[in-house]
Amino acid sequence: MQKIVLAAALVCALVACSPKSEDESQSSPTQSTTSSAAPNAQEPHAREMNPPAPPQNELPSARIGEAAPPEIQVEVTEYAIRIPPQIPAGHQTLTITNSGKEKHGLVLESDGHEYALPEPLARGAKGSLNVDLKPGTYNVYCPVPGHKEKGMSTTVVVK
Ligand SMILES: [Cu+2]
Repeated sequence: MQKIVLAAALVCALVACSPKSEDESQSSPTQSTTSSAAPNAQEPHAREMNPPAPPQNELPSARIGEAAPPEIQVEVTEYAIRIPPQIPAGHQTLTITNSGKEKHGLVLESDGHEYALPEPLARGAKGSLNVDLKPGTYNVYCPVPGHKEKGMSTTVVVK
């Protein structure tokens, strides 16, 4: 029993001690969209990137401002999209939470570049979207029919 614990701690030390930022900068292989459906499909060493309970929930959203957060929180509900008005250019991970009752999706579109959740999120569900944003203005909307017209449409400035 103790040996197992020891071994686990050792593995942990070996795997987790490398600076995480380094790791993340080189491990964003997806060009377009991913969903939470297959988190470890492309990443043999993804275990440290997939903690069972992400601690981000407690981050005050006030921190999402001019700094470059590793994750950008987006909330979709009836009928609004809450997303920071400005997002740094480059590779970003959007974490989208459906806090409404209906299904909602998310699309970011600019100049023919489009990123979209592969399918709408059910009530209470979360999804993530890896994007590589170019400087400019992106239209952000919910693709569920009728929702855009009801207010699920906004713009985000990428700098
Ligand atoms: Cu919607």
